[in-house]
This record gives sequence, C-alpha cells and structure tokens, in this order.
Amino acid sequence: MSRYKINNLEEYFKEYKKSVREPKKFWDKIASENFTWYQQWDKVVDFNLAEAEVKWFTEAKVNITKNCIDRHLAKKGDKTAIIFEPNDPAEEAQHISYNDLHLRVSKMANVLKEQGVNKGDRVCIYLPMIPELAVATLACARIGAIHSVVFAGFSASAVATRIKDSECKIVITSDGGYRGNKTIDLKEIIDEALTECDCVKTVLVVKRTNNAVTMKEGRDQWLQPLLDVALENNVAEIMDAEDPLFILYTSGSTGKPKGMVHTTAGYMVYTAYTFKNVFNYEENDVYWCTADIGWITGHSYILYGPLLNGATTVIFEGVPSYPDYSRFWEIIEKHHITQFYTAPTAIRALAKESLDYVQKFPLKSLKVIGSVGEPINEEAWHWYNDHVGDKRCPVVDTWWQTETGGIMISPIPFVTPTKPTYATLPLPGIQPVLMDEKRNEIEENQVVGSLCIKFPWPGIARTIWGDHQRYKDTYFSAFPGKYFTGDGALRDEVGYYRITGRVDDVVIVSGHNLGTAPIEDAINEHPAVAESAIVGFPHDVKGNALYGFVILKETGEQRDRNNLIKEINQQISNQIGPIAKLDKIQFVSGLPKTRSGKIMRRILRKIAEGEFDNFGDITTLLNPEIVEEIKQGKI
Ligand code: 6R9
Repeated sequence: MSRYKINNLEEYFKEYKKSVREPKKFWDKIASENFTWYQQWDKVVDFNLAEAEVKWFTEAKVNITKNCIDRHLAKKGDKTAIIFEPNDPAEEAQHISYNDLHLRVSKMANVLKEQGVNKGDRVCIYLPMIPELAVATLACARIGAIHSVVFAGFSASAVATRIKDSECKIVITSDGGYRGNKTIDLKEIIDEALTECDCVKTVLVVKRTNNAVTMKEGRDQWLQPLLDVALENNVAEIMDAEDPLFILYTSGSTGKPKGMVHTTAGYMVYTAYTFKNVFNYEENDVYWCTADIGWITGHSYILYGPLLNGATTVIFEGVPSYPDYSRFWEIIEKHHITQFYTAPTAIRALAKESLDYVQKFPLKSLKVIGSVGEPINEEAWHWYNDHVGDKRCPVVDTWWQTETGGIMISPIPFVTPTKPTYATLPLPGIQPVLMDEKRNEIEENQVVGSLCIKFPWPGIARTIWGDHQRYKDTYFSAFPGKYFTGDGALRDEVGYYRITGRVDDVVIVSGHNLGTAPIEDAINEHPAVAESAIVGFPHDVKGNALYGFVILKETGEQRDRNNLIKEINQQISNQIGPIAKLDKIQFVSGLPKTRSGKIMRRILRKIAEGEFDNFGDITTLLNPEIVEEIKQGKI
C-alpha cells in the first residue's frame, strides 16, 4: 500500500483539496495501485445519498483474502502475519507466518464448504481472541460467506438476537475462553442461545480450555478432526465489489441492534489505505491493537487493514490487568511493538494504577500510539502521551464508527500537530461538515454542530441487514443528502475537530449547547475523581440542568463529600464557566458501560429524571448490577 507523500501540514492541505476536487480520481489511483483484482471497475463510485444508495468500484471482481494473504506469499511467506499472545504469560506466544495463515485459512475454508456453507450464507463466529477467530473470519471471506462475528462477552440472549436477525446457518465457537483469571463457558452460552434459533444446523467447536461441554448429536462437531482431514488447496471465490463481506451488529442507543453490512471492495480499499497512513506503517513494524475482533476496530485494524498491508499484527487473548497492570507494557516490550492502538477507557483504568507499572518498561520500540472508541479526556491524553508515548510518539486520536468502516478524522503522524482531545483533521478523501439546528451547513470555524459527511467514501456501510429503510432513516434523513454520524463536534479556529460525543449527549442548559465530554474532562481533573458521567434532567428554569455521576479514587473516598461537591463545581466553573456547574452530584462506585466501554447514558438519564424502571435492554451491559446500586443511591 502506498503512503501519502505528505511531509507537513501545508502539503496535507494541498492533498486534501485535491481529494475533494476530484474524489473519483483520488480513489481510482489508490485502488488501482495497491491491490490484486480479477477484473477492474467500470465506475469508481455510483451513489444517491437521498436514497441511501452507495456503490464503489462497480463491476469489479476481487477476493479480499487473496489480497490479505496470497499476494504476500511470493515475497514474504515466512514473515509473521499474526503473533498470538495468550492470556497466561507462561504460555508461549505463537508466530503464524503468512504461509501458515494461508494453509490454515484454506483448510478452514474447505471445512466450511464441506459443511454446506455457500457464498452468501451467514456464519456466526463466537470465539475468544485466539488465532482460530482470525482464521474462521478470513475463511468465510475466502468462500464468500458473510461473517457475523459476535463479541464473546455477549449473553445468550444477545447472541440469539443476532443469529436470528441474519439467519445464520452455522456457528463457530469454542469450549471456553480465558480472560484474566476467569474462564468463560462459551459453548454453554451458545447452547442456550440456540434453543431460540432454528436456523442453525451446525456448530463447530474449537478446543481451547478443555472444560467439559455437551455436544448435541447431529449438530455439534469438534473442529480439529475436520481440519485434520481437510484438503490444503482452496481456490478463493470470485466476489463482486459490492457483495457483502460481513455483518457487524452495533447497538443503537435504543431498540434492536443494527446489523451493519459492509461490502467487499470498498471496505478493502478503505481499511488498507487508512491503516497504512494513520499508523505510519512500515515493513518490519509490529503493530498491536488491543480491541477485540468482535468490534469494528478489531475487524478493520487487527485483521483486514494490517493483513492487506502484509503487516505483523498481534492478537491478545487477555486483559490489561492480568496477571497485573503492567501486562500491556510488558507485551509491548516483549514483541517490540511499534504501533499501539487502544481505547480511552483502558488508558484511564491503567492511569489509575501506580506509575511503576508502566515506568518499569522503556517502551523504546513504540513509534505511534493511538486512541479510539470515545472522546479521550485531557488528563488521559496527557498520561498516554507522557508515560506511554514518552512525548516522542504522536498520539493519533482516531474518530470513526462501525458504520464508517475505517478511520475518518485523525492526525497523520509526524504531519498533523496533535492537540489533546482533538481528533484534528479529516483524512484526505473524507468531507466532514458541521450542521446547525436549521439543517444548514456551518461554514465558519470556532463552532459546534452536528457532524455529517457530505460525500461517500469507500468504507461506508451499505445498509442495515434486512432493513434498508432503517438505514435510510437513521443516517440519511436528519440532514438530507448527507450521512449523519449521530455525533456532535466542535471545530476550532484552524479547522481541527473535537468530537463532543453523541448528539444525544448534548445537553442544552439555559440555551447553551453543552457537550458532556468537556464537562466530564473538567471533573476528571479533580485529583480525587477517577471517572464521571454527566446527563441532563428537566429543570423548571434552565430547561435542563446537569446531573453528575462521579466515581472517586481510593484517596477521594476519605474526603468530605460536601467539600468535594464544592471543589468539583469550582473546577467546572474555572474550566468551562459557571453555566456548566452541576445541580446534582451522586457518588457511585461504577458507571453502566457497554461491553465496548461506552457509558450507557440513557440509563443514567432515566435515573436522573427520577424514573426507575423501563431501562430497556440492559443485558448487554458489562456490569448490569451497577444499575440497581445507582438507583438505590438516588432513592
Ligand atoms: C470505532 C468505534 C462509534 C462512536 C462514535 C463516537 C465514538 C469513536 C472516537 C469517538 C470521540 C474518538 N467515538 N472514536 N468519540 N473521539 N476518537 O468506536 O466504533 O463502536 O461504532 O462507536 O464512538 O461517538 O460515533 P463504534
């Protein structure tokens, strides 16, 4: 994959303008120069945003796994494609070369075919972070089956909903999974889920933990014996550019999860291009993204983006706190990681612990460090920059979504000067705009607005599985002719974007549009505070007032609560203004979080409003028990 020839901000602006003036030419060049195609496209892009219709590289024929694996074999078959770092540091890491990966994916593809999986069939993959997860996912892509990876932390009912929605024919799971000092019985969860799903005829089971499982006659089979006898040669399916590659469910803040559909060629081009440029990837780098493959970050930046570039990518089975809080840093040292990509929630959790954990390791191999998933607060940004990046590695705060397929707004390392809490500038080819309440595009800088994208890019999801109308309503109707991200953003005087959170996180207090993120930032800077979440609640005078849920650090627990409340409000006054002061503060021991680490504010909003039931589905929360505790604290 070729890299931008951009050395400074001025050159960035030049390249950016070119990409906006002639988007077709821009993407045509990237697609032509960096991939193996069976057949070229006739049109680069064909779209009608009013109807939510987008096609890229029409009529082109391609297989993404040929581009991820086969084409690297001649020159770097022996190069490590995947490093598997197990949960238990005493278990040896595995190095899987491109040759090995080719063999494993080919065999797995043949097993799937023998099990009757055909092009277009949906395959549910419910596996822990082990090599088989990557292999199974790629094997689907190889034969043109549509993978639906479900994060292996989801409950039986959440998996069942997803399996039923896309009518998966087969499930690939394991006997169990390790996470820290826990073992999770994945097969048992699948057994329970499948009591509701008639569509699944076959379950293939990977052996990982050796715990006892029940195998249902005629439905369940161990995977290994099938792989042992599988043929080694597999001819990749020839796919149309717009054939679906995968479905990935993303929870709407309410209602049933949305099965976002990504198609083949556009997603391939976009993930390869963004990986190369945002992480400044060079041959021989060792790249590590700590996400789970069950999220879009794992799909695009553990699997596809890195492999399309012939990179070495790490799959880590464990958690940052096991056996202790130095695990991440120890792994960086052990595998000489050059690019490290994680989430603010992990950074905050690690920053809460003693500095000794991170300072034990020099981390000299690192070149670029990244953040994704939610706004990174100022304190966490500085901690990451100072103690992990040593002020030497640019922090790429990357804004994007399941729906966008890949990174949209991010600094380009060594080109874009970073600014804490700012995702900074759009990548070339991406055209963000801010919209005001009257649905007009805001031209000037130093404004806040709803973040939309006004021209399609290759990685955009094409539809919601089985519900194109919902896709259109959710993303293309609030601002006709534009893709609406659901996020609010602030654009500063030089055009840098700061994502302020979901638009439903914006609280209007006395007519002032307040994003929750900057207020939370201010609170979190108080030395006694570990984390906080702000929501609005109806107020007679102000329209809305602010309610803060605050987690204290251990040292803060000893302090007088009334003084703390005063100090926290003073801190907000100083940083944002008295308008943003909180009317109510409740100290809590945890916040309701989704399994990808996002605070589920709709629950907090209900509690703040004094409504104690109708929380909707809370089974997908990481910590559903916290809801009751917060409720009790409020009463
Ligand atoms: C990749 C991913 C998407 C939502 C998105 C926004 C938030 C992601 C962010 C960020 C501020 C960043 N988000 N990255 N907010 N700064 N760098 O996380 O996809 O799980 O679909 O979430 O996450 O609110 O709209 P997804």
